Amino acid sequence: NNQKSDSRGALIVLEGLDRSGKTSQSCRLLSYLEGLGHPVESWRFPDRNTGVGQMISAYLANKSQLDDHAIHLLFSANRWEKRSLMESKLRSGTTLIVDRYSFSGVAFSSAKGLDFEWCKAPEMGLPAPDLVLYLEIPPEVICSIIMFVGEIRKAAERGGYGGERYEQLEFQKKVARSYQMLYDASWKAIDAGLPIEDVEKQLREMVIWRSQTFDLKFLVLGSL
Ligand code: FDM
Repeated sequence: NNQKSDSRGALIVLEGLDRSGKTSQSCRLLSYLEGLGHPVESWRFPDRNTGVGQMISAYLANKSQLDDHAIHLLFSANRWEKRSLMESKLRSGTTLIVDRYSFSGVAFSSAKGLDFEWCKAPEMGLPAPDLVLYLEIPPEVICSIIMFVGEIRKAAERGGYGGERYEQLEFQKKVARSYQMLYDASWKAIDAGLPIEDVEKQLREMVIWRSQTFDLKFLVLGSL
C-alpha cells in the first residue's frame, strides 16, 4: 500500500518567547523524525538568507530603523516569499518543523502596540500548521538567561547585554500575553522549564499523536 507516498507532510510550528529552547528542540525533533524514516526538514522564520531576511536581520541587530508597521510587513513578506516552496514540500510528503511562524509575527508586533487585527491580516492565506507547539516559560526566567548570556558576551567583548532588539523583560511579558490571545485547538503548550530531555519527550509524543494527514488548510487566525 503506497498510502504514505500519497499523503502530505505535516506542518509543525514551534513557538515561544526568545530563548525558550525552540531552536534546540527543533533540531532534536528533526533527528527523531528522520530516524523514524520520515522525509522532514527544519525551517525557521525569519529566514535571514533572503533579501527581505537581510533587512529584518539588520533591523533586529539595531543596524537599521524601520516603522513598526513596515517591519511587521517585512516579517510577513518573508513568509510569503517561502509559501510556494513550503506548499510544494508539504504536498510532496515532506514534514516541516518550523521555528516561529505567523504567531510570532502577530505576538511581537502587537506587543509593541500595533492593532491585533491589523497584525493578523497579512498572515491570512499562508499554509496553516497542523500543530503549534508552544514552549511555555515565565518571561522572568527567560530574562535571567538573556542576562547571563549578555554577561558572557560582555566578558568575551563581543558587545554587551541585551542581545537583539526585543530581549527585554517588560516586552517579553507583553509578547507572552499576545501569544495567549492566539491559542486555538491546534496549539499544545509544553512546560519548557522542564529538563531538555523531558521537553523533548513530550514534543515527540505530541507530534506522533498528531501526525495523521489532513487536507492542506490555510491560515484564518481567528475572527477576521
Ligand atoms: N519575530 C520573528 C517577529 O517580531 N516577527 C516575526 O514574524 C518573526 C518570525 O524576531 F525576537 C521576532 C522574534 C525574535 C526575532 O527571531 C528573531 P529568532 O528566532 O531569534 O531568529
